[in-house]
Amino acid sequence: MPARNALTSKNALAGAARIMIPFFKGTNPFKVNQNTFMDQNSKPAARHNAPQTSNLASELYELPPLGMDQETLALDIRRYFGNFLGRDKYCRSSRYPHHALVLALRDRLMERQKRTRSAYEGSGAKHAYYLSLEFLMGRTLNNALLNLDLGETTEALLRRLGLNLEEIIDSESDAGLGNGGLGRLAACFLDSCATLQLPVMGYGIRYAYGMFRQHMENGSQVEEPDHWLRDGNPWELERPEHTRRIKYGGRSEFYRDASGQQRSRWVDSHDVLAVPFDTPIPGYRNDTVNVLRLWSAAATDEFDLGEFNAGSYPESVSAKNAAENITMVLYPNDASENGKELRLRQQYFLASASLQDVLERWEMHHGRDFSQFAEKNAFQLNDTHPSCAVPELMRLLIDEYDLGWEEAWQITRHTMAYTNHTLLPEALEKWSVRLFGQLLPRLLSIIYEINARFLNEVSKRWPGDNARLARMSLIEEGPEPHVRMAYLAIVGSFSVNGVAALHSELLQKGLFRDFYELWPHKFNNKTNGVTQRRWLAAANPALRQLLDETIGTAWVTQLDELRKLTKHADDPVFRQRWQAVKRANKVRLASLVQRDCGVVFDPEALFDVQVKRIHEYKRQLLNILHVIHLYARLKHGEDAEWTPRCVLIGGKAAPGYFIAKRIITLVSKVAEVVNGDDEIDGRLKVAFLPNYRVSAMELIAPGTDLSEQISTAGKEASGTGNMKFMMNGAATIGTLDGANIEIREEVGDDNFFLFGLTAEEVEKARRDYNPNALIAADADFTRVMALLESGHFNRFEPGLFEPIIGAIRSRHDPWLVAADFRSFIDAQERAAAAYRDRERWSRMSILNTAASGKFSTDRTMAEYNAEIWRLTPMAPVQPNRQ
Ligand code: 26W
Repeated sequence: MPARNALTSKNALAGAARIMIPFFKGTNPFKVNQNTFMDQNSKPAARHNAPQTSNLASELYELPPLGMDQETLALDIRRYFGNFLGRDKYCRSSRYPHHALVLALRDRLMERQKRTRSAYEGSGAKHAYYLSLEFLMGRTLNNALLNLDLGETTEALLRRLGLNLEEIIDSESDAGLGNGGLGRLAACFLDSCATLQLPVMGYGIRYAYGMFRQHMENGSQVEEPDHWLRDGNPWELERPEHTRRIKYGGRSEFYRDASGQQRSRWVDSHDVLAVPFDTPIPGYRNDTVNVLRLWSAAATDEFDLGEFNAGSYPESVSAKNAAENITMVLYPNDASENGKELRLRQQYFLASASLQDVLERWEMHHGRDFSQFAEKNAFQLNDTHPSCAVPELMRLLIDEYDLGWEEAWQITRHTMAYTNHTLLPEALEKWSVRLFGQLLPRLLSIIYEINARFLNEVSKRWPGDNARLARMSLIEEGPEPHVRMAYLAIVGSFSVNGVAALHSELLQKGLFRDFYELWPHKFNNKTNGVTQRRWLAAANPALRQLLDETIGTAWVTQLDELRKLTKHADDPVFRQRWQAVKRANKVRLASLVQRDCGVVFDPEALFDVQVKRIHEYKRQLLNILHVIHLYARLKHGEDAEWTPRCVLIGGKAAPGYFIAKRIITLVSKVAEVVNGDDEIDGRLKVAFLPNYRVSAMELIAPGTDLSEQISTAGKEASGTGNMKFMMNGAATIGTLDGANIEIREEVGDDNFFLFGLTAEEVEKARRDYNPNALIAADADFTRVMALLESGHFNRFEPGLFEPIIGAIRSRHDPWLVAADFRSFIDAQERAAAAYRDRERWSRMSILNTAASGKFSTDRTMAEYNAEIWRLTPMAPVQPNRQ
């Protein structure tokens, strides 16, 4: 056989798996790290009879609590720095001081994590598991210090040790294991669950490379890999003893068991190991520490000795590589599914490893009695990405734990709950039946069985309605049949929720209408939130101080307390202080913009900001058209009553999303022209911020005056950036989309700049949409298009913006940019006028913060718990003080 390069071949993983087959057939005396694994056909029962009794003396692992005072903490940091890490005065890198501090904190988190687990286990508490392909955690240090109440102590002791806390915080790289809203929401949820003392564990993937880093070359996005683990990650703890084995490929086979029962099993599979890494998730000053468990792929052996002896050493090593590929990189698409095999491998990897983990823990405590399993466990599916969990739980219960179909199905559909995060049809996951069957043959046969039984139920309810059967089938028929993952998730779940009121309503009326008719009780809404610990207390220390002094500190865990600010909104002295805080935050933001964009922002100007993924439905294009309009006004001397304005736009485009990337280029080129024009004289500034990420938003939200939430109505499921801005005292200019509607409800129409068509009007407007007529009828719009079409922003690159011009002028533009132009410009003018009246603006800013209480994930999690999970909050056990 010719040598094949498993890394570059089209089907690298399948090829690699083939190489590994001979190895799995025999037993290999050189296997390493396999103490917990069964051989191919052994049953879990044979592995785990009773909980292992241990001979370890409790003295070994039960310790008196660590001190939280400056002295003790300093001593631990010194020991980690000097002894464990072996550094001294010659150390020139902030990495080691950072690691030493983190390790000292992790010790304190670990003891609390154990006490938390004892409480949960001791009471047999029900658990929820948040299954997500993305956890966009950002940095961890500042948040850990806040939640452990060690901020001031640490700052002081580091100063003593010749170190600067702020620099150390800044030296940490973002854990960017997510694309955007959905991933950051998962991270905020974990913070709130720990703060509410809910037994919730996160399960995800430990990608070696997270979201790509974006830099700009000649106004265009260039992606580079994000090797976030390069310097090591002292927060995580590897737990190889909980490694799981994941099957791929092979086939599903029937056989008769000892009692003559006909059964199925998955044979000739090519296996990969899932190794867990745990990150502690501290609650706010309550001693609770929950866990986020991320799985990393490893080959089943260091290398294949059989191949090595046969002289195929490189092949065996590339086989190992290919296995490890599974968790190598996060897919950077945030709204379109492209059906890549590796992505399906990742999804199954997460689902299978996590379910095996939970089932094994269950067996340790309850043996093979699953009668209480559904009462004690809930799995929340973060979009359809982990929805392989539905058939995988069926498979594990039936094939590995010997349950019958009915019992397994009752358990599955009483433990799974599904959250939808998008209305865009192109973002709904579908996997070709052919691919699914090759990669996960046993799962496909289970899906067929689920579908047969489900369609039988539908046909009883609507006899003879074949069109409905075809519409609702888990399999979309056609030349290339596909598995519809959203339908699989709905059928397998007891709860289906959207993430804002409008979104949940549109799901019921549109996308999932048939399912809503069948099971109305399954559907519910859970409006998103954000954690005020990270997004207000940690990100905006100046405002936190002012809030604490004015309304007390309860808002940190009860955000509704912010309503108490309302009565201070008309107090001139308070307004002064509020303005001073905002101004200081604008200075901070301006220095970020200066550093990363080379553009000078004047803190006196209106800071107008749109940061989020670049997508046509989010309409960054509309924003830049407004900028061009302002530029044209200045050039024509229409500058009476001018409001100086600094416009900041940031976000990443999916690497294959051509038009989104071109929109980034347009922003950059407009910025170049506007900022470089002497006649404009600083009255308008524009910047594109490269590499937008969680830690950038921590500086951006506090320094923003006006938050742009301008998606085409009916397209943005919720939005969460909108909430971070509001909390930090920005006013919103926005459409009636997603959670904007609820934001406006809370803050009142006077404090929100509304524009644009409603979701209903959007649907009607599409029918005879004529953008060219709209442009021609509006002098401002005509002038903007003329400038754009003249090549004024692309002097040396003719035609560069043709695709964008074409999209605006197309009768089929799905995002109706032209339809909302006029009303957007008018709303912007109202915002500019409001800003000119500084007293009025300050009042509006205060009222926005005051009204943001609803948008805490503490509220969101309380709702998930009351209506979906039904967990009992539980404090950790007391520390062992002997
Ligand atoms: C490639 C597959 C894929 C498809 C969709 C990956 C990611 C997605 C999601 C739609 C991405 C996402 O982040 N959705 C956002 O979720 C937020 C949290 O609920 C909402 O606030 C946003 O409106 C929604 O776009």
